[in-house]
Amino acid sequence: MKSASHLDIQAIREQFPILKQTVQGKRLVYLDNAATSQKPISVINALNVYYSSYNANIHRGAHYLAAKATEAYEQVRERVAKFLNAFSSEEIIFTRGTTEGINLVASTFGRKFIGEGDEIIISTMEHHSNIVPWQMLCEEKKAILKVIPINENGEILLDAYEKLLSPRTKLVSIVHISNALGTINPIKAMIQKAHSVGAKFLVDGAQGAVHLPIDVQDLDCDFYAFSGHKVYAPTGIGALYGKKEILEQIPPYHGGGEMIKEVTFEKTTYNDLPFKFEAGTPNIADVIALGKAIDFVDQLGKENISAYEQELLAYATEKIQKIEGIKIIGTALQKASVLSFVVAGVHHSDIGTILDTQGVAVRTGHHCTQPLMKRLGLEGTTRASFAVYNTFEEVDIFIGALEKAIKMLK
Ligand code: C6P
Repeated sequence: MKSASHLDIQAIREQFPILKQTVQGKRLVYLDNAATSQKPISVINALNVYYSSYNANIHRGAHYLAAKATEAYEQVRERVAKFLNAFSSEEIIFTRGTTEGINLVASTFGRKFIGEGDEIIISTMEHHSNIVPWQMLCEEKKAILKVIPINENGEILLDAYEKLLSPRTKLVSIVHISNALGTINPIKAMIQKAHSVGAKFLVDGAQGAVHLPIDVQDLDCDFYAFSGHKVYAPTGIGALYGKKEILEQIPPYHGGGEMIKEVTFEKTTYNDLPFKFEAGTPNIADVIALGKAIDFVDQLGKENISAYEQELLAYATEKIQKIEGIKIIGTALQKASVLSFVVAGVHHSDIGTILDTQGVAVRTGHHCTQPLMKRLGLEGTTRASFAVYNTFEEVDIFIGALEKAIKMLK
């Protein structure tokens, strides 16, 4: 089947050395991209080049290598600001990933602005990393966590959301794209509603940043957190966008080197943005590699990537629906390339194990969304998630392997 997008998928695949291998004697079909994406050679090489030619600590060295590393690191901050269309690179804080970004906001914004009886709103489909930090904060501050219900298709109930909003709402924190269902949430409209009661809005962009063009100024979100490793960059690096006027008002996250202006035993003054939030030696190499991953995405164009992934999703959905006993979990009207499903009478982990013997990598289980699974009356699902290097032929292999697995297990 031919793609209507302008992308040369074979040429893209050539850039991913890992995809060329066989596993269990079978050609690797990697469909676990929502967990982590594979890395193009430009990203892998960037790590090698950094460590073999200009490894140095940044912002403090008086020498050539330190200046070169600092420049490369700060250039990526500019790249990330552009990637999210932030107003300024001062609004970009490097983190270990989405989880750390959300925890940073809970610890800093939460510490300063959330008190007893205040309310935080999340939704039923949140990942644990957008639930637990708020529970911890609410426990500490005697604040209240409220949860927006969803319908059977896996869509947020917007009427219920509006009813939950009140002058006591201090923060709304919602996933842009659900990792378990694929639902794309209408966050722009939700942000406007939150702002109308004076609440701030955090977007969990772990899946959003890879599948959708992001414009934080247009969205008008207050925070946007994402992980590099889902956007073709290494693990251990991510970024948090925060509006400058909010970042200026909130306390630092960690204390240590780099985040200070002056330290005496009596008093410490903090550094300017964004350094106030980056204590200690950062993950320099992976920041530089993140820059290469963003270049990779930008060269292809987010719109093209998205359009192609939608074609893969539509093709896979049509094929999987023909298999008897399959139920797709997550049938929202607006959906990204995540295909979660259950098979009547068959355990999801058994499907995953048999698919693996066929070379097909998927994820099974609760996908770190246990409350969502409970709401849907499920223990878990099997999840295939597609990236730009996947092909229609791989979807065929996956469907064939799935049919075989079901036959074996029934
Ligand atoms: N989801 C998945 O297989 P970290 O681990 O910090 O990079 O991202 C956490 C996270 C937060 N929100 C959403 C919506 C996510 O999908 C994830 C990571 C992976 O679905 C690993 S659990």
